[in-house]
Amino acid sequence: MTRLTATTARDLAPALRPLVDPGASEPRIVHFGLGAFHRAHQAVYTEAAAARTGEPWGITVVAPRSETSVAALRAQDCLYSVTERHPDGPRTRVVGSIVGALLMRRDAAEVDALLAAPATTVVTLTITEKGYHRRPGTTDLDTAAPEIAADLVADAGDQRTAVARLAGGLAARYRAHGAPISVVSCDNATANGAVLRGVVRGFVEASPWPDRRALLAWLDESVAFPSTVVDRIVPATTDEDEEAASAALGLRDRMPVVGEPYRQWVLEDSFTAARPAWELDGAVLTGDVAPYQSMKLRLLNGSHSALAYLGLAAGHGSVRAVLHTTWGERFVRDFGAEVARTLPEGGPDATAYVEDLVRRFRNPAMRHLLRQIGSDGSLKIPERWFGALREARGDTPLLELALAGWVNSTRPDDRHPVFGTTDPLAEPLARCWYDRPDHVELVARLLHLVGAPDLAERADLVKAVAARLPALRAGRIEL
Ligand code: CS2
Repeated sequence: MTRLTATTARDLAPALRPLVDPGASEPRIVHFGLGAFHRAHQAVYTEAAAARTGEPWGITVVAPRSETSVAALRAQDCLYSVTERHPDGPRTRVVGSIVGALLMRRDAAEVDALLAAPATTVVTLTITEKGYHRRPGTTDLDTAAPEIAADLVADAGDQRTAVARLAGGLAARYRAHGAPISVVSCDNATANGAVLRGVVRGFVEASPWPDRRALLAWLDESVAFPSTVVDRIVPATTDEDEEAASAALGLRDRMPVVGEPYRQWVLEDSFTAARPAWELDGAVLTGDVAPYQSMKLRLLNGSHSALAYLGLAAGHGSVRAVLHTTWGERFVRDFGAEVARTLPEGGPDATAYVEDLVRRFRNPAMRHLLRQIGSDGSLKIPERWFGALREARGDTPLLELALAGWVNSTRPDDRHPVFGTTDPLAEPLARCWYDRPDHVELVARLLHLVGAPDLAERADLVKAVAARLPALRAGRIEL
């Protein structure tokens, strides 16, 4: 099959073609993270904004590690397709907002040059929770984390963390001319802008750069770190997805992404430099993203993680499969009602949001693997559950059940090998089980490990979680 490229894309039917002429776009945005989520979310908004305004906003994506993805994207002139999975069938089209793909270490000098270029006014990031290397529960950089400690003394081309590369690139910009720029975290964390600002400042402070004081002052004055809420369910792309997308285009696309039809982007309106008019494609610019952020993290991501651990304990593979059990849909509604009590007054309507979630999770055209959602739990659940657990202070049976599901998933045996490999705390989590502590002790140890000593000390909570473990171990979900 002929490969998708800028040349072959010209012969696509109009409905399949990009909304913009990629050849006419300019590199004005640098994005860290070449995963499916960015390509199905920010890249789509940016393409639409560029098409509506005629402004040539193009994105250069920087892959922290994956050389194969960079090569595959370049081989297609950075074009790729997005397939929207509607209940009544898929809709595929090519997206044209990416104009370059770089590999972070190999192309470090080029990344820094782009970050320093006056034409670049926006940086976005999807580097996942573990990309931030912060001390649990704070906005401080964990300078003792091995990768950060190594990057603080390494040459640019050897640095492995996006935090180091971003700090290095911003330093280059400051030294070249200091034009303002906005840096936008698009990862699932409360106050993600403040978190990103914290770790970048932390890197500069700990750096050996003689001008670090002045650089910090410039960061405070000229660099905005708006907080954002990003939302679209984008399962990892499978071989079948590639076949289906390529068949729909009549061209081989090795970098396709698939996602649900729904998408949302809420951004704090604090940009210090030009940005695409994302609002023309439905993005919401607001003074305070907090109400949207806690609603999305606690309701969507919170129930997602709960479904992952409970569903796997009961032997299911995907979100949709869990929603078809006798307890799945009821769990989402009851968990939603329990958690909604902790959301700020006057925010968006939580009941309607939960009903929408049930519909989204049930989408028959989607297959979102529980294993994907359950990965890196030690970094995800503090963001998704702990705020609600702290603020509700009791009467939280479903949060307790969810927590028991996670505890059960950390058991180091081959019934649950699925989360063992990627979680940075996989080893220490497993070690909590080694001398066979009783369940109460076990839950407390695990909570300590994930940075929640206050929850570990709540005897009522720990006991309630421990009491749930035997049934879960037997694969029974009892709401
Ligand atoms: C999911 C999210 O994998 C996960 O942890 O909960 O990726 C989720 O699909 C997105 O945040 C939806 O916007």
